Amino acid sequence: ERRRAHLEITGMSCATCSGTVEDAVADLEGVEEASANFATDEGTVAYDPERVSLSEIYAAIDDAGFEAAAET
Ligand code: 9UX
Repeated sequence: ERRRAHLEITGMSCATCSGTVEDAVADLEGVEEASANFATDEGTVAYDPERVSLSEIYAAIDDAGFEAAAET
């Protein structure tokens, strides 16, 4: 299964920030695709929910120094 989630990410100020977020999420086992946009504070992730959970994805973004929440 492949699920796609849209996230709201705060704290990104430049393209290096969004690259850091992308790399942190993409490094997780079960994540197939990750993108982040510092200009819009948005990100998307394609993942296999049997291998990684959304809360693990949030935690990885947190550990990288940014803050993620479900897009409202
Ligand atoms: Mo850009 Mo982000 O110079 O933590 S890397 S602001």
